[in-house]
Amino acid sequence: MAYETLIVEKREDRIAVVTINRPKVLNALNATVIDELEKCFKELQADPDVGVVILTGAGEKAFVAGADITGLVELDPLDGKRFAEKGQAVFNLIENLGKPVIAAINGYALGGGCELAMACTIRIASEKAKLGQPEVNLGIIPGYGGTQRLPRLVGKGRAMELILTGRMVDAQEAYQMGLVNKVVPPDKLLDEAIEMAKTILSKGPLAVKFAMEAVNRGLEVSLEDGLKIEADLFGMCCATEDKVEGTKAFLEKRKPNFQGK
Ligand code: CO8
Repeated sequence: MAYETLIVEKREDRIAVVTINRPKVLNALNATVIDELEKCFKELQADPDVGVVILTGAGEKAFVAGADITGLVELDPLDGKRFAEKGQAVFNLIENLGKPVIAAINGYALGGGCELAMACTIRIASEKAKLGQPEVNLGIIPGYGGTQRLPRLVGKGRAMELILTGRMVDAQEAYQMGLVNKVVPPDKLLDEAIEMAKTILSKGPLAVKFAMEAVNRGLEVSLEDGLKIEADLFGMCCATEDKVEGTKAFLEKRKPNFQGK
């Protein structure tokens, strides 16, 4: 499918690269981008030839510099709530895609851009990246999940500081606080993301899917209930051919040939 604001490249190695393509406004998220992200990620979710998605921004400067501020000026309370809920639903789709989504953060990831990166499974940042939740500068709060995902990633105290001051952090500080997984030179960013995607693709596909589900669902419940979720999903792994193949291959001292079954 062709998109107005996205470039989607499906590679032969089961990696899809999605680029948000509005570089003149630093890839700001308007209603079209949000709609197209929903369509695109639903399509990638259903595509058996895609195992990992990499999400990045067009141009040298930005991953995504936030929601498009021109669209926020006239927003009334009902539309504000509706727009926030729509974006949250799309970001939830990305978080729970059933396939890993790696954010390759090539520059500014601010407001909705930081929120989008946090909905991804793993974040790799260029040394030039800057992240933050500057919404208070505009008299608003994060509306695409920032007040919820940021404290889950970096802890309540740090999240409060970033959200209340609007302070941007550079890639290194983001790494130190656990907001990004890795920092790499700008010209290595996509290669790093592809390398990580290939590593994950070499593992048991159903194990990868169940592991993400256990972590995501487990974080929302008590330890006791989280452990039950883990045990259920562990049991489901034991029903797969991949588990038979993975354990046999280890004992036979060969590489496993996983089929995702
Ligand atoms: N929206 C619209 N346009 C933008 C945005 C944005 N978020 N960010 C940058 N642009 C535009 C600029 O207006 C400028 O356009 P023009 O060339 O026509 O003047 C162009 O992109 C380039 O930007 P700058 O000239 O400002 O570039 P600088 O290098 O000087 O500065 C910054 C880069 C620091 C990133 C700066 O552009 C900036 O501060 N941008 C805004 C960042 C921001 O506040 N983001 C948060 C937005 S609010 C949000 O994300 C809420 C999410 C939840 C919403 C829920 C309901 C809808």
